[in-house]
Formats: sequence, structure tokens, C-alpha cells
Amino acid sequence: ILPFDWQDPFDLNHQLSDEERLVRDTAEGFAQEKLLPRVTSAYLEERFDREIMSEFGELGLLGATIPHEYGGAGLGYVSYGLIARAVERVDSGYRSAMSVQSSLVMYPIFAYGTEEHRKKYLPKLATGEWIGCFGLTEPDAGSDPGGMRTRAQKVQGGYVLSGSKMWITNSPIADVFVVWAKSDAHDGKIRGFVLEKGMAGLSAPKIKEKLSLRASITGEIVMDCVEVPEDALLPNVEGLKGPFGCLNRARYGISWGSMGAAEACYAAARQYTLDRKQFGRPLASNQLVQLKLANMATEITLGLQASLRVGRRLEAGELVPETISLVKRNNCGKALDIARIARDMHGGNGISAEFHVMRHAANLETVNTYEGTHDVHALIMGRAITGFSAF
Ligand code: TGC
Ligand code: FAD
Repeated sequence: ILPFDWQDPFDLNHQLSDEERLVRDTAEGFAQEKLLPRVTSAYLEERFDREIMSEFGELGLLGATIPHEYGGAGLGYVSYGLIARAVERVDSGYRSAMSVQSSLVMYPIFAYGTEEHRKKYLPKLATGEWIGCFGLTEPDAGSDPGGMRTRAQKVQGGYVLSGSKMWITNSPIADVFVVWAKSDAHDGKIRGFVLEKGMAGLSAPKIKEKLSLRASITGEIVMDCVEVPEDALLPNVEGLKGPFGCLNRARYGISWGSMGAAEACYAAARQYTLDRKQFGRPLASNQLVQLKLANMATEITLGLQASLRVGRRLEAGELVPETISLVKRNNCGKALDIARIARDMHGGNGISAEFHVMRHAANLETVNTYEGTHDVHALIMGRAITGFSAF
């Protein structure tokens, strides 16, 4: 009989390769030493520290799955997930910055762009010298991106883009904008374009006063007849499968990341209830408290195993988008429940920034909503289970 490891009951550690463990330890060391000390002030001041992207880049945490020749780390999907988990253990907003850059900006340029696109953009995005953003959502098209209004109109030598994108991570500080628009030259089909900061008519105002994900910067993308050259078009994909191809990867990463936030809340709740005494004994000695900790350990352990399984299948070339919906939905929903319960277990202290759990809970409200809401992922699965589309 082996002892129960409260932090790793199913011995995830030994299901990883030496390389994956090294990636995990590097990301966790960086997150705990460099990100954790500054997150509280960043959150309270609603500030994203630009230099974090360069620090991510120095460690090879941006575009981890992109091949070396384009500046990426050439790692597998499980390593990418472990990075997301380590970073989100500190803050979902920092993981957002990393995953948008990696899965929603570098991936489409790599997968759908030309060799010139890859050489021009990927090395600078990998080092964090350039920051990217991904514009799909619009004020009137969120869960239903097919209803987007942004248009690309063909003109001599290029296209003119008009429209606006809403709730875009990193947009106010972005150098590179991957934007999805309906193109009149392609029968109104959705196409991807790469825009650059400074183009006439392009602006990205910041969205202020968020009550969630405050250490991440979010904005709009306003395109007022932005003229782009012919080669701004990503030539190798058309239709919604373009943005969804990127979202598959980002959603998978979020399934790991949300578990990192949940692990931070579980560990904090355990320690707090061991340390704090009421009625003459530690809170942790009460049945109700132990039930909550046991539930947390169960959901985190199962959630991590599920993400590992999806990651291994991705590495084997087996992409089943509905299984990504399953882990994104389950792990975000469970992490949000865990963070709320951890907040409760901290009593009044739980609402203080010093104890971190309420920040995680507030962040996870966003994580449960973006990249497809909890219910939209249920509908994606429901369609695959029944054959009926219920959107
Ligand atoms: P539907 O008919 O299902 O599909 C249209 C076309 O797309 C293809 N497709 C996929 N391809 C690859 N992977 C997937 N997961 C795919 N899902 C669909 C599909 O095969 C089809 O291709 P084709 O060739 O036949 O045209 O489209 P629908 O309009 O019915 O879609 C409905 C629904 C609900 C599934 C979809 O619209 C959806 O997922 N909505 C959620 C929107 C969303 O996730 N937005 C995310 C915005 S980005 C973001 O939030 C970033 S936050 C990042 C951060 O800060 O961390
Ligand atoms: P809606 O689609 O209006 O949904 C509202 C509610 O209705 C939800 O509960 C939803 O589940 C429900 N609903 C919708 N349709 C149905 C249906 N058919 N049946 C039942 N219920 C339904 N987008 C980007 O493109 N790029 C980004 O970088 C990005 N970053 C973000 C950062 C933050 C901080 C936030 C908050 C959002 C970000 N988003 C980004 C946008 C995000 O993807 C959307 O908010 C999300 O897809 C939901 O869209 P919506 O907000 O328009 O909500």
C-alpha cells in the first residue's frame, strides 16, 4: 500500500516524460518566483505588465508547440498544457496572455499562413518582442461568430476591412492582429487577415473597469476602412473552421490552466483550514470541511487526467473537437465551483486580495465564458450525442 499524495493522487508526475517534467518545473518556477509577487498589485490596479511577454519568450513559453525553425520550442501538447497549468496557478489573466499568443496568433500564422508570414511574424512573437491578438467576437456576435459583420472588400492590390471586434485579449498593446472577416471576394466566406499596429483606420481601445481578469488587458478592435495588402490574407483556410482550428488548441490549454487555478485554491483552502482554529480545534478537523477538500481533490484529479488524455490524443494526431469541449467545459466549471468554495472556507479573509482565492473565483467567471461558454460546449456535445443541432 502506498501513501495518498493529496497533491497528486493518481501520480500524474510519473505519466509525464523527463522533458515534460522539465518544462513543468521551469514554468512553475517562473510563475511562482516572477509572476506571483506582482499579481496582486497588477490585479488591483487593472494593469498588465508588458515585460511579462518578453519574460515568457525568454523561457520558451510562447508558441511552445511551434517548430524550432520559427522560434518555437517544438514541444508536445502535454507540455503546452503543463505551461498553462503552471501560469494559471498564479492568474488566469497571465495564462490568457500566453495562450492567445501561442494558440490564437502563432498557430494560425503557422498553420494557415505562407512561408513569408511564418518567417516574418513567428520568431518575434516567440520572443515576446511582438504581441498578438485574435479578433473573432463582435458586439453582436459572440457565441454565434458566424453572425459577424466585419467585412473584407476586395480592392486593387489588397482588401479594405471594416467592422469592430469586442472583448479582445491583448488588443490595446498588440503589434499583430489576427482578424476574421467575411470576404466579398470569397463568396462572403470567413477569412483570416493579419493586420499590424499603425495601419490607417485601425485602433484598439481598452475596455476598462472589468471585475474579472483584471491583470489581463482587454480591448476592442475598431477597423474603419483599414486598407491591407494582398498578402495580409491567410491563404490556407476558409470558413469557420479557420478560427475553430485555433480555438481547439486554446480550449484544450484552458482545460489544464483552469485546473491550475483550482489547485491553487484547493491548496490554499487546505492550509487555511489546517491553520485556523474555531471551537477549539482546526477547521480541517470538521467533517464538512473535509468533504469539501475531498470533492476538490476528486475533481482536480479527474480533470487533470482527462486533459492529459486529450493531450496525448492530440499528440497522436487524433483531434476530436467534442472531447475538447468536454474537458474545457468540465474543468472550467469545476474550477469555478472549487474557487467559490475555497473562498467560503476562508471566511471573511476569503474576500481579501491577500488570500488570492476570490481573485481566482472572479477570473474563472471569464474563463467559464470565453472560448465558448459552459452551455455552448454542452450544446456542441449535445449535437454530437444526438445528431440534433440545438444552438
Ligand atoms: P458549425 O456548422 O458547427 O461549423 C462551421 C464550420 O466549422 C467547422 N468546425 C470546426 N472545425 C474545426 N474544429 C472545430 N472545433 C470545429 N467546429 C466546427 C465545421 O466543420 C464547419 O466546417 P465547414 O467546412 O463545413 O464549413 O458552425 P456553427 O455556426 O453552427 O457553430 C456553432 C458553435 C456554437 C459550435 C460555434 O459557433 C462556437 O463554438 N461558438 C463559441 C464561440 C467561441 O468559442 N468564441 C471564442 C472567441 S475567442 C476567445 O474567446 C479568446 S479568449 C482567449 C483568452 O484570453 O485566453
Ligand atoms: P452571448 O453569446 O451573448 O451569450 C450570453 C449567454 O447566452 C451565455 O450564457 C450563453 O451560454 C447563452 N447562449 C448563447 N447562445 C445560446 C443558445 N443557442 N442556447 C442557449 N444559451 C445560449 N473573443 C475573441 O474573439 N478574442 C479574444 O481574445 C477574447 N478575449 C476575451 C476576454 C475576456 C475577458 C472576455 C470576457 C471575453 C473574451 N472574448 C474574446 C469573447 C468571448 O469569447 C465571448 O464573450 C464568448 O464567446 C461569449 O459570447 P458573448 O459574450 O457574446 O455572449
